[in-house]
Amino acid sequence: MNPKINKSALVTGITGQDGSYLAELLLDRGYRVFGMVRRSSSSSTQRIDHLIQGDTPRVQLVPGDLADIASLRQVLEATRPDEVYNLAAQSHVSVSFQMPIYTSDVTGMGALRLLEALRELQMTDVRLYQAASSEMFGNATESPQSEQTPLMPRNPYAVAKVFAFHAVRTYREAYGMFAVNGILFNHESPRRGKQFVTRKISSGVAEIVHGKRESIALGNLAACRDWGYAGDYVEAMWQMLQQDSPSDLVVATGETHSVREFCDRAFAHAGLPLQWRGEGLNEHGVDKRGVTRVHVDPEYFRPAEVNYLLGNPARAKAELGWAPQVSFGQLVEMMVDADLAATGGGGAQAASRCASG
Ligand code: NAP
Ligand code: F7E
Repeated sequence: MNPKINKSALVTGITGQDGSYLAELLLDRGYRVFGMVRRSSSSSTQRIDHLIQGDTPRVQLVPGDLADIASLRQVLEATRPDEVYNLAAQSHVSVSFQMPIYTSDVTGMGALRLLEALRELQMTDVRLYQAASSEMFGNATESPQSEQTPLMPRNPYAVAKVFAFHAVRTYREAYGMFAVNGILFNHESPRRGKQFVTRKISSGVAEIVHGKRESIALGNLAACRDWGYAGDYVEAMWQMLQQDSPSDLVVATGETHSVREFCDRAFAHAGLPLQWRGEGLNEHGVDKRGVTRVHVDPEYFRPAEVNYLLGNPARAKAELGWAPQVSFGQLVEMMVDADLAATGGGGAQAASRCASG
């Protein structure tokens, strides 16, 4: 424990990918950490079980829901944190087309409820980090995207994040709150949910290597994202709340890669290099033996797609001294290795079996 820090933090969304990495970071820095969890009949704490189990849990869980302002008031009063990290959201873009009103209520209004609860409780001296998103740029008018790029949301998730973004700015300006938006580009890890494309690919590769499936069905192979490592990005979140004055920052790697390229790297690392054949709906990736390992299924197309995102992290570098530590190639390999190991064998070991077989 760091004896110099005697602060407490409340993390909403602590059971998610980022929440788990952020909780570990805050504990390492000597924080007392509270995690808000919503009520469920089954557990969703797998990513933080190592922090909450045993005789002396390191994180204290408190019940609350972004849809319910009364619960937010109770959580804030009970925990009285120095810092709040609002990571909770309905975070899946495709789901947001199926459930736009629910998404706007949780992802958009939820952030406003948190701000308003802080104001009502006269807790405006609490520092607030809001998880904003590169999805807010939509099919952006310029590239790379920076803090100055106009927001042009193209899906209900992004619309909700834009609402939350402006709510944070409004409370900062109106009530002098230290409230900031981290405009984070995609960040991934072995803890990423399997419904997001990177983890869908890495877990699919592992299942193919272990003979549990033959191929992966994907949507838009040409979509490009600026993919970084979630462990690096939670460091930027923390740094944003340690600044002298609040500002909204883009956090990104400054590199973009297509879904197709992610597949290439992931399959090659597992010893199954792909060749692409066909076009459009008929495009497919085959291995050396001619077996199709990736094919296109229109079920995974979105009603409106964000085709290309590339971030400019220059301001984060200048103001925070932040820079990503894990490269794109390292990220892909880390995810494939973790899934190979979890699916039933060592990463490199399984890959070499595949390469020789
Ligand atoms: P995630 O894995 O989907 O986690 C979402 C978290 O929100 C989970 O802990 C979930 O709890 C919680 N949650 C959902 N609805 C809630 C509600 N009504 N009340 C309270 N908690 C609720 O997301 P992530 O990838 O860690 O991302 C963290 C945040 O950053 C999200 O706001 C996301 O939109 C944003 N973001 C993510 C990325 C990225 O690339 N990962 C990039 C930019 C912005 P349950 O366990 O109960 O479901
Ligand atoms: O899609 C394409 C898909 O779902 C990435 C969230 O964390 O990052 C995430 O949102 C791209 C898209 O992430 C499949 O069409 C192709 O172009 O992994 P994703 P996302 O939509 O970029 C942002 C920054 C957030 O803020 C969000 O919370 O990949 N794609 N085939 C596919 N995507 C999925 N999910 N599944 C496919 O089969």
